[in-house]
This record gives sequence, C-alpha cells and structure tokens, in this order.
Amino acid sequence: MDHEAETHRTDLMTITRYVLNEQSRHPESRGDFTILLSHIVLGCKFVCSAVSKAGLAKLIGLAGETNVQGEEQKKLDVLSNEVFVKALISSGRTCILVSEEDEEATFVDPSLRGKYCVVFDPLDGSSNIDCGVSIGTIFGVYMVKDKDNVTLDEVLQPGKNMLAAGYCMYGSSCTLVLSTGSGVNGFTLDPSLGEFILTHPDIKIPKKGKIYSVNEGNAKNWDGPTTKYVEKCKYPKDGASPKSLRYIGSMVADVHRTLLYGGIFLYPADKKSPNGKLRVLYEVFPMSFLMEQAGGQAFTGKQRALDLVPTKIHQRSPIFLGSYDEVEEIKGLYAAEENTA
Ligand code: AFP
Repeated sequence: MDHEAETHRTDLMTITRYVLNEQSRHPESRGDFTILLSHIVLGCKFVCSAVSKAGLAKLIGLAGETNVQGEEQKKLDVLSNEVFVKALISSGRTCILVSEEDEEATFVDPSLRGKYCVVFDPLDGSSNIDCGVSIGTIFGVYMVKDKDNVTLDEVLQPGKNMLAAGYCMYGSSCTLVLSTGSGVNGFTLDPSLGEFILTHPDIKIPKKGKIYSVNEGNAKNWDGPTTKYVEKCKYPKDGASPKSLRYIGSMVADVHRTLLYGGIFLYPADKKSPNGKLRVLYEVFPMSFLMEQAGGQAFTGKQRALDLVPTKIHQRSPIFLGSYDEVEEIKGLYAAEENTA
C-alpha cells in the first residue's frame, strides 16, 4: 500500500484550513480575512450550483420570464450579484463593495462595517451561460486604514496594493484559484463534501508558452505591436513552430488555461475601443496579481498592469498577461514602437 498517497487522500487541505495555516504565520491576525474568505466561498458555491442548473432552469422558464409560480426569474448574473453582495455584507468584514453589476459602489452600513473592500465580477463571461461554456467569478481584496472614515479612494488604488485576489471557474469542475500575496494555489470543489480541497498547490506559470489567446476578429483595428506579436505567433521567423490559438471568450477560462499551460492572453486596445474592453478593478487587477504571483507578467501596453492607478471604478484597460517571456516580447514591441515615434 502506498502510504504517502493514502495520507494525501485522507489528510484533506480545505481552503479554510489552508487560510488558517497562513493566518498562524501572522500572530497579529484576528481571523478577519478567514471569515471574509468563507463568505466569498459561500457565494462561489451558490453560483456553482446555480450555473450547473442553468440548462435545467430553461425547462421551467427562461430568465426574464415568469416561472410556474408566476415569479419573475432572475438572470443568473443578477442573482449571482445579489448573493455575493449579501454574503459580503453579512460577513461584517467589508466596508466598500464594487461589483461589475452595480453602477455605483456600495458603502456598507457602519453597524456592519469591517476593514476590507472587495471588487468583483460575480459572473464573468455571462454571454457564455446559455451554451454551457466555462464562466467564472473574479475578485480582489483591499484593506482600508480606517473603516470609520472611508471614501471611494480606498478602491481607486493600484492593483499592487491588493491584499488578495482570485477567481472561481464554473467548468467541468469548480475550481477556486487564490493568492494572498505569497504564491498561487488552486482548490477544487468536492461536491460530495461541499468543500474546496487543495488540488493545485503553488501554481507556477511556465516561463514560455505555446498558446496565444485573443479575439482575432478585432485584428483589423489593432495597433502595430499587437499585430506584429500575433503575426510572429503564426509565422515565426526563427524556425520555431507556430503557436496554437485558443480563445474561449470567457476571461476566467482563458486565464486559467494560460496559468496552467503557459502562453499569453491578450485583450489589446483597438481603434474602436482605445481602452480595450476589460475592467481594471475586477478583471485586469485580480488576474494580473495572480499572474505575477505565479511568476508571469501583466502589461497594459504602457506600464506594469498592477502599477496603474484607476480614476473610475468601472475603468477599462488593455491587458497582455501570461508567461514571463511572452509578455517580455510584447513589452519589447511597444518599446520599439515608442522609440520610432
Ligand atoms: P461577457 O460577460 O459579456 O460574456 O464578456 C466577457 C468578457 O468580459 C471576458 O470574460 C472575456 O475575456 C471578454 O469579455 C471577451 O470579449 P470578446 O467577446 O470581445 O472577445
């Protein structure tokens, strides 16, 4: 009998146990982050269950229509947002919430306030729901100095100031990838236990990659460096093999594959969208944080993504993230263009 394998199978590292272990390395910690995370995890479990029933739900009524009880069915992204907002507020550990679904930031009532700000996209890639493609929740966490005196500036901070970031992917399995600033770990939901179990410890992105991931339908509007980079992926001049293209159109799924297999994910600026499409606070920053923590890089076309200082909560930015060497190449192409300008 393989005793080591048996030990791994019976000594389960749940996400709560993992964060409690981390907490014990900070004697000043009072468990607030663990409590916050358990509420984020609850939201993820709810969305996971709702997403897995999305196809079935169609049998009893389409979103936006009334169901058999005569109640209006909420769209999955609206429902997910409500669940996350309520879970985060009831944790008693948050003071400002910024959600992709809400135009304004939510300032938590002083009686329920804690020291964390959470920025999140409750259901990213929602246009993929109806065809059963992987979608996800993305989140980032900041800490305030004084919870009794908070302004929007607490969330208009560069991504490098985030305390933690992560995403949960609702795919063939439900996987939560988290960084609290010391590496990246992946946890898979065991549906029979209802627990996220550590399945991908200390994720490191390969230094180079063979896959590029971009919406090539926008190519006619790209800038010079993006066009040159993608051209090189397809027609390498150094005798290397061309790279493979993979694009799901759901950021969590595209970034998850990039993190595990290496390569690059691009959502560049183009003539029609000079700031790209993806949102800084709850798409670009959390994913850039994870990439850097896994040994990769994230670049906006002008600067390190995590150095960007947002001025609006729903601001967008171009983004190139992934394997260290691939992003280095993009940086080189932008630098070259700047030198010839
Ligand atoms: P939806 O939530 O509207 O499906 O958008 C998803 C997303 O924000 C992100 O998850 C994808 O990476 C990106 O948009 C895909 O955008 P394109 O459809 O323009 O390629």
